[in-house]
Amino acid sequence: MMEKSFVMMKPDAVQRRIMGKILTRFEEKGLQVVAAKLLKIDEDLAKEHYGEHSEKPFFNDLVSYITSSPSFAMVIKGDDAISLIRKIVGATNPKEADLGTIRGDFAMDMGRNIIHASDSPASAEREISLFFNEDEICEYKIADDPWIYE
Ligand code: YYY
Ligand code: MG
Repeated sequence: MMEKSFVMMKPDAVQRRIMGKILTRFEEKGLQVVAAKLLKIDEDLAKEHYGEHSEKPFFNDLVSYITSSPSFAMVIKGDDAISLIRKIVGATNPKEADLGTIRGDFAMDMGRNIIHASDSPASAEREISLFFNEDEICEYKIADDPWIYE
């Protein structure tokens, strides 16, 4: 099923200048970027985005990390994109993430795991609308589609 996921390179990915490498992984797989922007997340947005973790011991550190410097937010579209992107991203703890995944290849610590991706259709919908207006999402036909999809 065609799905859209919310994917965000966190401040460490931007600061470490590996945005291009990360984006390439999604593009080379055959996924399509339909929205993107660099933004400095404020405290309110961070707390809303990570609301489900508000009672966790790592919550304050998570909020200060995510608000510390700009992030690169995207909407990425494709067949089964939500679970597929989670696989490409890898486990939450980069030390446990398989090599070949983004977190497995580029990160070391849970609190510096460089990328976020929606974990379900419900969170994708919630997170996309939290970060993007309807008119910021570009629906467009991509030329290589017949070479990616049968
Ligand atoms: O969806 P994902 O990012 O893989 O993990 P979540 O369980 O939703 O946690 C969100 C975020 O919180 C995670 O990317 C790192 C941070 N975190 C942490 O610092 N320490 C933990 N024990 C669990 C999560
Ligand atoms: Mg999560």
